[in-house]
Amino acid sequence: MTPTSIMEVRLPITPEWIDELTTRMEENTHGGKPRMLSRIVDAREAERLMTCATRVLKREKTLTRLTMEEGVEECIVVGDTHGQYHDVLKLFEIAGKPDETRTYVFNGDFVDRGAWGVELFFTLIAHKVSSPDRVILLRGNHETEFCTECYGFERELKVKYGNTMGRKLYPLFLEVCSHMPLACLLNERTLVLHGGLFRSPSLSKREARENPKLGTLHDLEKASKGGADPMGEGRSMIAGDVLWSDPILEDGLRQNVNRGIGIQFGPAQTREFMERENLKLIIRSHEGPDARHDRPEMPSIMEGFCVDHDCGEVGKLCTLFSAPNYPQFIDVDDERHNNRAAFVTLRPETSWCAPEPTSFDFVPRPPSQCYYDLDCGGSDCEGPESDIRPHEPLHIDVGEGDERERWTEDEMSHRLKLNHDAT
Ligand SMILES: [Mn+2]
Repeated sequence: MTPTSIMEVRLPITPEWIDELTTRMEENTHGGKPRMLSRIVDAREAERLMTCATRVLKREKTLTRLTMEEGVEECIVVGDTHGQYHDVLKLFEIAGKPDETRTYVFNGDFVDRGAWGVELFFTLIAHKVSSPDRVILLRGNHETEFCTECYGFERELKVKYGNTMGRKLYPLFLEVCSHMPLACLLNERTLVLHGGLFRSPSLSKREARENPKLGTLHDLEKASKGGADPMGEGRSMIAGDVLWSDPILEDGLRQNVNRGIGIQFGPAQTREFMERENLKLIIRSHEGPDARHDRPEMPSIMEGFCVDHDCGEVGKLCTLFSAPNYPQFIDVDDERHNNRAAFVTLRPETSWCAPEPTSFDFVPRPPSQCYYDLDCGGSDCEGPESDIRPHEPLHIDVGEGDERERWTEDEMSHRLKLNHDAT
C-alpha cells in the first residue's frame, strides 16, 4: 500500500487495519496539514465508517448491560478524552488495546476542545465496529449538536474535510452520537455514565424543578437516548441529567445551577440509589481540572481519579478524567492546571467493582490549531439554555481551494497560547 492511498473501510474491520489507520493519522498530526486527513480517510470512507458505527450502536439500548465473558481478564474504563489523540494512543500503549482478554468502556466526551477530535472519533468508532461487544462507547454531553457547534468539533470537521463535505459529514456524526448508549451496567454491580444521577420521569415539570426525586435504572433503561441535541426537558430530561449532572458534598437533589442543565446530587442520594439498585460502584467523568478548580470543596481531579461519595459498605461514586494537561488550548490569561489523567482497571477477582486507577502524563503535542473561540466558557459551565451560542471563531479559512497554503498558526497566535508553548 502506498503512503498516499485511502484507507478503505471494509468489513470486518481488523486490528491491523485500525493500527494502520491510527499510525497514519498520528503521523499526519506532525507537519501534515489537518486537511490532509481527508487523503487518509476520504469523505466517502468517513461516511462508511460512521454508517457502520450507527448500525452497530443502534442495537444497543439506552442502558447497555455488559456481562463479562469467560476469558476476559480486565475492563478498562476511560473518562473524558476531548480530542487529545496522542494521549489516547499512549493510554492504549499503557493499558493495551481491546482484545479477547480486555474490554473497554469509554465514558463520553471524545470530541471538542482538543485539536484531533476527528482522528480520535474515527479511532474509537473503528474499534467499536471491529469489536462491538468488547468496546462500549457511552455518550457524553459533548457528543451533541449544541456542544460540537460551540466547542470546536463541527469547525474541525469542516477544516479537515472542506466546507462542503464537512457539512455533509456533520449530520452523520450527530447520528452516530444519537445512538450511543447513555450508561453501561457492568456485571450488575458497576454503573458507568458520563455526568451522574438523574430524575424520575414521573415528575411534573414543576416537581422536576422544585422537588426533584431520583429515577431508577428501570427508568433509565426505558428512556430515550436524547436525540441529536438533548435539551434536558420532557423526553430528553433523563438524557440531559445523565450527561450533565454533578455530585456535590451536601445531601440533597437540586437543579444544576452552574451548568443550567442536569442536577446536583449529594452523598445521601448516591447511597439511596446504590442501595436500591444493588450497585457497588458508580464511575462518572465530566469534570476536569478546570471544573474542579471552580469547585474547590470537591476532591481534586489532578491525578485523573477521585472518590467523590464514599458510602462505606454500600459503595462509592468516583470521577474519572482521561485528558492530561487539559484543556489543550487556554486563553493567555487563564491558568494551566497541568493535570495528570487516569484510566481505571476493573477485574473479575474483585467482582468488577473495585476500581484500580492508573495515572499518566500527557504526550508533547505537535503545533495545531484551535477550532473554537476560547471566550466561549471556561469549563463547559453552561448548557444549551445559556446565552453561549456558536459563532465564527478565529480566522481559519475553510474554503474549498488550496487550503494547504492558507492557514498558518500566525493567523491566530495573537491571542492564543498554543499548546506547544506550554510543553
Ligand atoms: Mn462532559
